[in-house]
Amino acid sequence: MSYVDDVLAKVEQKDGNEKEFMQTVREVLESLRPLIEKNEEHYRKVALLERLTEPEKIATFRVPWVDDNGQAHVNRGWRVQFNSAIGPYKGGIRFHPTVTLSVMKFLAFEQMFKNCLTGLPIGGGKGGSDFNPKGKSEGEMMRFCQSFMTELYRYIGPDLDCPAGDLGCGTKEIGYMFGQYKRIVGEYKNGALSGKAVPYGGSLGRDTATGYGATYFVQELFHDLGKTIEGTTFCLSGFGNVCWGATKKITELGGKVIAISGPDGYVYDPEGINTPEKIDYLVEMRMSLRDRVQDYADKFGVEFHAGEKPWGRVNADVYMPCATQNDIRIDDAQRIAEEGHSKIIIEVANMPTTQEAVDFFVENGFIVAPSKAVNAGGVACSEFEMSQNAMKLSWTAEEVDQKLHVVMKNIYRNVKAAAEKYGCPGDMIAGANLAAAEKIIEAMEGQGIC
Ligand code: NDP
Ligand code: 2IT
Repeated sequence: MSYVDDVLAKVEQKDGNEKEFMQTVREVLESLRPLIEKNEEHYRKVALLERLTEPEKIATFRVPWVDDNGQAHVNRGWRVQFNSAIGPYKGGIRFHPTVTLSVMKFLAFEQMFKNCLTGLPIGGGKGGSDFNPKGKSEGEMMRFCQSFMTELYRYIGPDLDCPAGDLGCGTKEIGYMFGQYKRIVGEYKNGALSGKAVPYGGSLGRDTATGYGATYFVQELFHDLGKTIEGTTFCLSGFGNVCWGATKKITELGGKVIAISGPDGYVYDPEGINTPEKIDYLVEMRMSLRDRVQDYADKFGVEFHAGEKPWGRVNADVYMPCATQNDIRIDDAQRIAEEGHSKIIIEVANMPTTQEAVDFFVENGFIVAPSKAVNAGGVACSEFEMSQNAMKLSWTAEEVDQKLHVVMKNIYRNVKAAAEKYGCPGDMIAGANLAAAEKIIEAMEGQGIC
């Protein structure tokens, strides 16, 4: 049996019940075959892939908190520290009822490759809780975040592990966690968390970095395809932070976002979500915690399609899922192909496409840009924040944007070059995995068996 198959079987045996994690491990190891085959015997001897697929540390902890009526609750918290070969662990914190160990592990595993692609010295981690922020009061949110940090503080630090936000965990929650961290450790170590508000060490431009970065990636890809963002129509999903940033930058570059979605359905605005009033309304909807995209349709008098996803139903040049995992499933992919609207899928959310749907797209000649490359601008900007905190200075928004632009251009180039080097030109999924793995493996090899 080949070494890759051997390790896939071992991981399946150990972690086969962790669906999301297994999907990511399978996708990544399949693409690494040409790299591993070059030196298979050696890698087997040093158990390279076994080490690559086993987190360095997983902390699981109880998060007790008291609601406004005096009732106590208990949630489960995690921090998965996957790999620190190229730098301290780095990755977001997700507060969402769908959070499980499998979700944490898949996100941390992906983060290791994504962070490496940025070219910055950060390893991979992820954390979170199955806590549902929906409908919670300010006091409840604060007490929950403080309780979460009361355990998390043991595992983090500017040179150890720097968490940031993710679904359900924004600037406000990071602020509550930073306040508690500061009280516990008794020092102003603001490099231990990123995504902070600007007055206590947050970086300008972090809020838009993921969406802007994704758009810069599209710009590079379009350059190769002989296209421009100007005059192109985009169908997005979600209406959160990432969707908002992407909509802003696409509009600024002359493109038109004509659809967004929420858990309740999708909105079709053929004129485009292209005025400051419309774009800012996305933030308002997100902040309201109502989780209804229908509010947009009601306010601006456009079509709302209850309970449906926009995939294959909206005629746009580019599809960009920006909400959550498993958003595009096989039936959505088939509908997209049947309708023949778009052949470009830009993944922005983490794992927004099921493996079956990705395989279908690839078999049918679609261009698929993988999320670990496309959404890396967010974590890159988080690393800029860590650097500014370490140097005790602040960069201007223009400086940050310029650096972000360079990072995204390099990611696109490196992904493309790796795909060509390993004989799969144009395959950005394999290219992203191979480009990152080359560097992580080199770092792991240099540090011996550890
Ligand atoms: P937000 O919480 O701000 O927004 C996500 C929004 O999408 C929520 O309103 C959510 O509603 C909604 N949503 C959830 N499921 C669906 C669905 N099936 N269809 C349509 N809408 C849905 O998160 P972000 O914008 O920050 O993150 C979006 C994605 O991007 C995530 O996958 C995240 O991991 C990824 N990402 C984020 C980065 C960042 O910097 N923020 C960086 C890199 C990646 P509900 O609460 O009801 O689920
Ligand atoms: O998925 C991600 O890359 C994030 N949620 C951002 C992580 C970070 O450390 O900024």
